Amino acid sequence: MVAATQGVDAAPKIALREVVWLDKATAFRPLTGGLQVQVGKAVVRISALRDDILRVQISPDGRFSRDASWAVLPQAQHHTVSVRAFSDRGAVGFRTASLKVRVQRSPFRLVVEDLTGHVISADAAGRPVEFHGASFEAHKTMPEGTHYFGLGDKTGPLDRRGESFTLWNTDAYGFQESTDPVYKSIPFFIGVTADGRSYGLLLDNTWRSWFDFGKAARDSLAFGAEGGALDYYLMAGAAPKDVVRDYAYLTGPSPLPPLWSLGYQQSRYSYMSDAEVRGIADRLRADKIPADVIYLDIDYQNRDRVFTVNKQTFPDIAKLATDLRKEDLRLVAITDLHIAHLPNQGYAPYDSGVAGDNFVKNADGSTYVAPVWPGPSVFPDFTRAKTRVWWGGLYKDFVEDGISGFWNDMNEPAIFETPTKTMPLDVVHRIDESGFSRRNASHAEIHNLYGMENTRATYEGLLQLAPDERPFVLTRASYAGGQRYALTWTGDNTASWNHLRLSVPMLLNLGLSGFAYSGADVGGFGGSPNADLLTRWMEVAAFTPFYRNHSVKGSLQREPWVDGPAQEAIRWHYIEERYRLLPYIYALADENARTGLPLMRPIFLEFPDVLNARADFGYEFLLGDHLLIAMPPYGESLVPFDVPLPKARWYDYWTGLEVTTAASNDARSSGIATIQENPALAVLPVFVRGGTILARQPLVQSTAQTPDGPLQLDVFPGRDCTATLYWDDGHSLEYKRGAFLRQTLHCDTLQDGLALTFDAREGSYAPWWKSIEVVLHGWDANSARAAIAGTAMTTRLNAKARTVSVVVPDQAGRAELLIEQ
Ligand code: MIG
Repeated sequence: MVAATQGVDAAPKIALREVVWLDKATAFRPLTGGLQVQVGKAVVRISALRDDILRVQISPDGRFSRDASWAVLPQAQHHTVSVRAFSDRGAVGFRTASLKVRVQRSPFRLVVEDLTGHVISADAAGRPVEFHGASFEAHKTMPEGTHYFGLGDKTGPLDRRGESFTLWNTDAYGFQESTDPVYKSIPFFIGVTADGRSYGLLLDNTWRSWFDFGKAARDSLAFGAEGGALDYYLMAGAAPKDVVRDYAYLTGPSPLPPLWSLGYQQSRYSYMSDAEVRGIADRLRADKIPADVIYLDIDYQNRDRVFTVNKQTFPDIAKLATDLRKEDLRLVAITDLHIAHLPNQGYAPYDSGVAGDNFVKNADGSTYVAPVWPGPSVFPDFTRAKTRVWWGGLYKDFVEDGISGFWNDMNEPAIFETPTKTMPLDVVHRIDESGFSRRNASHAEIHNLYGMENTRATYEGLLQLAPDERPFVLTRASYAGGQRYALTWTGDNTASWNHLRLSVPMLLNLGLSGFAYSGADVGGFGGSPNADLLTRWMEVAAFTPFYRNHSVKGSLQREPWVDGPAQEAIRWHYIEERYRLLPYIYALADENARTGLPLMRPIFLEFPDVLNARADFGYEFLLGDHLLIAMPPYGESLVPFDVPLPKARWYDYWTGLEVTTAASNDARSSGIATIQENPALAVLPVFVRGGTILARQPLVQSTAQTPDGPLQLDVFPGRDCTATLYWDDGHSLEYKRGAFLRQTLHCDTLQDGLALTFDAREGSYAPWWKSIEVVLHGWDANSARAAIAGTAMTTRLNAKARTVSVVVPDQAGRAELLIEQ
């Protein structure tokens, strides 16, 4: 037994309620890759991890924690670049190859500029940092016209300006548009200035924290936390995309997920029996609805005891998994972290947990016991490396049974029968972790981290149990960096048009905050959607990263067929489109794994100019950089609506025809044009940017099936016409050893035709396609010839669709396809 289980070690660094503010810099000292500044009692350390990434640590008494970070990768945190120091009358500082860091002496103030002197981020003038006892707050300027994004799953509009937020992981059942806090705490935001400069700020602090974007005081940006270190990272990027990449550099991108996790997923709280699950599977297949996954929510368990199965209702879960696999479907099972408190009853997760001293404790050293689904429960201390290993091992039987993935819910953690909905703040976690001093930490420190460490334990455990399979973990709560271990969903939303709309900014901000694989429960968890709402939601979500239909107990069933054949036919069409798009989506997943760029993107990420335009991009979003989805803003309305389109050529996704837009004469609209749409339930407006080579595949019923036929490449001529193909076996880690296919393609418009270039392929993976069907859009001529490497190819014209198509053999090496009149 560890002796130090009485209370927590973290004594307040300064006397309670003592106020320390940073006023006047008194001494300076160079650091490797940075600078240390004495400001009265306080000490400020600024270091350049890279030319465009700074770390700022401020201590009220000159003492700094030597702990590693839960969020920031060690290799990023310990990297530094060389800097050139300078000092003048008013300031000292240093330059990197892209930034100038200036510390004004009196009053103390940190200003970060680019090398041309444009301010990227600056402390507010006068007392920008204050410590009040253990808490702190920092103030920065908030220039007019700067927009703010990020902070994970926070509700409200895409732009955070004018809002304030608390970060405290919360089981927010029935959350609405202004509910705060919600499930996740991602203390990272991106600022984009009116002149297009952008930066990111990650406050690496797990305590209850807050961000205020000009709500408490106009044009003043502030953030703070109730405890822990004032330790933040500033990322300066030329464009918002660079900041997203920098954030992924610091916290790590998501690993490439299994391909099946990008397919359609059917869930329900709960499918109650083996027979019911088989019924859902059979109906999906009978109706030819492509699908990959069926979920088992808590009722498959014996009396809500995690890692058990109710043998009455699910007599043989391994056989169920095997039989579903024959239908190309997989099972994902929920495994909550609370473990039934059942001493001496032979319940293995409890007994082995106690044997390894794995549960969190009360301040007096006794085990913390509190009610959740199974009744009185105990809670793994995921901040101990040993506890995570033990937890990961609990998945052994389910993995052997053939369950493909796991769902970690309730990990805020949610506790019943208490007004705070979570653990008392003095519950003790025992940090035992490489890079950290071994110490006791209060729940106040660990709370926001708990869900992430839960998923880390699950993820790492699954990798141990099946070392060559990509783990699938779905989580509700998390912290910065949690994208390394799990996909996420937005929790218990509601079956309303408002929530369908709300899901778009939530998923976009999650994507900007590292969580590229996010989804909202399709149809809305609570309540029952009417038929049109469910249909529209099925349409929109087909273009979001994680596509799962899920519903609360007691609501009406919500599978695609429930509202009769006419509605089902529409839903079916969109699910099919999702499967056709998988080559495009999977290439985005590969890009995300390498760069951190999200799959689902706000318009400004690709077209930063739109932030200064007068047009309202409302609930539009991009899937990758080529598809723009513009759902009707008011689903229940039949009134025509305007879709502003950023400056580019656009084609209608469904017809393939170029759209004619009404150009705006407003000088501030930066080339934005508008198209008017009439809402029609069966049609979700989707546009393809000119300059796209869109990869699609023949229809399959599941990602387990091999598409039969050519890879389809639709070419939509326009500027910057390039695309990357990516493929691999979809489930193993062989891609890390070279068994993947990556290939860049370009298209160039010629005098009377087009050249499509295939670069040489990277990787050794042999794809399923043997031939490629190229469909060139916007073809008006009444003749066409095509040749690849001098060999003529047969072309097919379609005057109505204005296309010419040609089927060519697969091209592994560099090749050029010419299509000419
Ligand atoms: O207290 O497992 O957000 O998706 O269906 C509710 C039952 C617990 C909350 C999750 C929801 C899930 C439900 N869970």
